[in-house]
Amino acid sequence: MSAKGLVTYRSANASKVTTEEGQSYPAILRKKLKKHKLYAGDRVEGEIVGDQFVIEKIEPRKNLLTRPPVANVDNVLVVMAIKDPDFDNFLLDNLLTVYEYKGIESIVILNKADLAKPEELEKWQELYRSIGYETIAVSAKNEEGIERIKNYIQGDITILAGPSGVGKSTLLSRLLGIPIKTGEVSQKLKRGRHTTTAITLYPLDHGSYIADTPGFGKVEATYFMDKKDARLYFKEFGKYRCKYPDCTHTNEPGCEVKEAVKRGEIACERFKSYLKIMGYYWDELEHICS
Ligand SMILES: Nc1nc2c(ncn2[C@@H]2O[C@H](COP(=O)(O)OP(=O)(O)OP(=O)(O)O)[C@@H](O)[C@H]2O)c(=O)[nH]1
Ligand SMILES: [Mg+2]
Ligand SMILES: [Zn+2]
Repeated sequence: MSAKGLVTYRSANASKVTTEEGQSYPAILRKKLKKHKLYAGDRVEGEIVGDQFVIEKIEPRKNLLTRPPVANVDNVLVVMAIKDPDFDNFLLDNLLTVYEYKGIESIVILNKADLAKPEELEKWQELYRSIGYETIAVSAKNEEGIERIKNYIQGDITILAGPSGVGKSTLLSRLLGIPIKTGEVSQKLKRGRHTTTAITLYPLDHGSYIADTPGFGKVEATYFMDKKDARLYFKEFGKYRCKYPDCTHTNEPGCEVKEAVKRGEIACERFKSYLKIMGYYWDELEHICS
């Protein structure tokens, strides 16, 4: 019987496909596809043979993330704790730049609201909202704000991303309404020198799926793109026209972005992150932030 499905589990040596009818099967690749790579999030066609899904075709991917390895991602919930670990806006700005570059919608989740001073939470929430990111303050621990997240998830595949310890797995279990032991979801399989991650897409509602991912120490936008292109992925810079179209917003005359920072239209914290990505010394431009 021929069928269509989605790869909802992928590890180094096993995978699972869930069909449009919601049935899950262990999956294998038809011999002719053996050289092809298969990712969680891949849409596939094949045959159900016995209790196995034999994949005969992998649909072209609209995008592919490498860390975590997931294809066809529609949204990323970029999770940051406001405290414990301390909020790190440079890391957040790097992540947002990378997803912007990949053309994937980011939703900023400020977790551990229960530990934060309300002023601090407000400040960051306002800042990222003003750029145009949906920004939601939640407490996974106290189950506050969780339902609101669901309203902003659009499309079929969402992933949770963010540094270690910010509460991604706790949040996932709240979103799914099932108890998942912390540390159990993002299971790492060590194979010699290589560390491979098993990815599971969990069904949310109405055919949408969400994946937890293990946290990381740091992510730098410059691993993914040329630093001279970073300016294209700071959304709020887009509406300013500098004297030079290729202005790097550092030492050029007639820079409208710097003027906007001076006027307080672009947040100093964001501009500082940008300069750091550019490898530019902040001290030289510090005076433009009051
Ligand atoms: N106070 C407080 N603690 C929380 C909240 N959410 C999660 N935690 C705690 O933070 C710790 C880390 O949570 P995890 O869900 O494991 O974090 P993670 O982002 O999945 O971490 P990695 O899997 O290492 O990337 C746990 O001890 C949680 O109980 C919250 O909203 N408030
Ligand atoms: Mg986790
Ligand atoms: Zn400029």
